[in-house]
Amino acid sequence: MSYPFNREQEIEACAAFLQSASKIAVLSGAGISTESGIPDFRSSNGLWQKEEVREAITRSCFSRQPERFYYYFSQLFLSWTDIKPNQGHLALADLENEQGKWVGIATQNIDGLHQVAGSKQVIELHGNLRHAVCQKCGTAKVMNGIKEKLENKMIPLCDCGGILKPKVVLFGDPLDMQEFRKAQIWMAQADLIFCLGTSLTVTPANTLLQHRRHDSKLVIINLEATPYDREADYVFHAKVGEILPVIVQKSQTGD
Ligand code: CNA
Repeated sequence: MSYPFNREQEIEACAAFLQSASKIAVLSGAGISTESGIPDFRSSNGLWQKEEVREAITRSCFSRQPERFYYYFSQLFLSWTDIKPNQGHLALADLENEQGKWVGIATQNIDGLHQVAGSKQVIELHGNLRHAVCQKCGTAKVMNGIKEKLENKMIPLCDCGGILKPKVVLFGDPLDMQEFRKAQIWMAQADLIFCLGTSLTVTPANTLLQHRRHDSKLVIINLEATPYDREADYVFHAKVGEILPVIVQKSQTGD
């Protein structure tokens, strides 16, 4: 096997992987959505840089001090209401819908942008911002329906009086194990895996890579180095939106 050295050759090699792949699994993270204007955990201007925010958006804070939780959570939620998918999300949706590829996306994101772009097989490992669930009676409500309460700095309540909790996996919450197992199976079945815009430092999401087949191909696109770079066939320390659409397009046209 020969190893190309320049980026164009690497992109062509990934396009060839893509062309011959029958099952493609994707693990995406906050970095795929920064080009839609949502800061990741590591951005210097991100809300997460503030320690009080990291402490407040947790299960224990929600349980003990819901007003403090919602003070910070509302800032996050209300700043994400007019976001749109970018070229990275759209390239994945094209693979599935235009090229007819089997694509399974396990995302750590809670922004729902893969589905807005048109991807159909999406596992939201950390939940989503579309719904909130009553902690007393279990009724699910659409988050947009409680937007006004959040704008008015009120704690959203269910009709039964219970507090509504956004359907996101907070620090201290367990993952949906059924969904997680499904993501493990996708990783084990895939012959090509893309890790897109994730630092691959958050467990257990990053352990999904341990389930991949030894003969599968691994391509990482992330601005900074990840602990899995050495295991990858190709690594691009670049923006997802700059690299992925080119790989997808080349895999289709061959030029
Ligand atoms: P992370 O740990 O913040 O890592 C993101 C990675 O993306 C970093 O290594 C960046 O260098 C990289 N990056 C940033 N922009 C780009 C880009 N345009 N192209 C390529 N790489 C880029 O985020 P992870 O997803 O790895 O960690 C998981 C956390 C982050 C999950 O719990 C998420 O719920 C949480 N999160 C999600 C969102 C969202 O839903 N959009 C936003 C912020 C945080």
